[in-house]
Amino acid sequence: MICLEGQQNLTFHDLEFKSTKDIVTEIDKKVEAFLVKAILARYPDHGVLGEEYGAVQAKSEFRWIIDPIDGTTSFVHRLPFYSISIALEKEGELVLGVVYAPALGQLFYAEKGKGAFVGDIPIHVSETRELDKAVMATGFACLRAGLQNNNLPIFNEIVPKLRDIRRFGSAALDLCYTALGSLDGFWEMNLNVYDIAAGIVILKEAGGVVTDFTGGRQFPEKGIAAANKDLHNELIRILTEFCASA
Ligand code: 2AM
Ligand code: CA
Repeated sequence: MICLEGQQNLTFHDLEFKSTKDIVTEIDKKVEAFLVKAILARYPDHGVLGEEYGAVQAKSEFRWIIDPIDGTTSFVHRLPFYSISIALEKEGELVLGVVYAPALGQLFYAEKGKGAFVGDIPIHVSETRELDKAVMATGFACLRAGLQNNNLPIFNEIVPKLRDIRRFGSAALDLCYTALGSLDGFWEMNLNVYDIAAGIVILKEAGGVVTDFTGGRQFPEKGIAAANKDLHNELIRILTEFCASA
């Protein structure tokens, strides 16, 4: 409700610029404050990491990782491709993920070992095996951050090999659509943990594979690539070749 009404009533004056291209709205902050308050009311000893207000330190083994609006640019431009992303970590391991897209009416969630769902329907990654049958998504967080080493040459390398590409602007949703099998894969660089934490649990529980660009576990620091097992192998093959020759 905060997002749906907030998006309708948004004006230019409600925008705050974290940097030239990085926008935040009062709604991002309102949603995060609402969620942190609700979580700490129920679990007062838990830790929290949120995109807008940072960390609430705690000694607890549990830490909630929140992105109040993932896809703020879509949100500000009155597009429906934004989401609220909430993950729970236990002793450093992601065990729960919830991604809600209010404007699309879609609620994705997964608990480690218990499968992934949209609403009450179980979801699974696609069975597409070949790149030329695959539709994937990517994003350009690297460009907003002004990085020289960015996704453009990788994009040029991968896109001609695919059937098609989509760019929704919310990494959390990209991971969920890959989990749902609507997308066959996703890769991006320069993301933060709160962009992907919940989506990772959902993707893995839907049978997907997620790694960094080298096939290792250092995501999002070394990029993130997610897909079903076969297409993930294909993606990593291209990305490692590309990174070796770049
Ligand atoms: P945001 O909307 O919460 O900022 C789109 O490419 C994805 O990248 C979104 O998940 C977006 O999250 C994130 N993103 C965009 N620019 C970014 C930047 N400069 N640094 C980190 N993440 C970014
Ligand atoms: Ca985000």
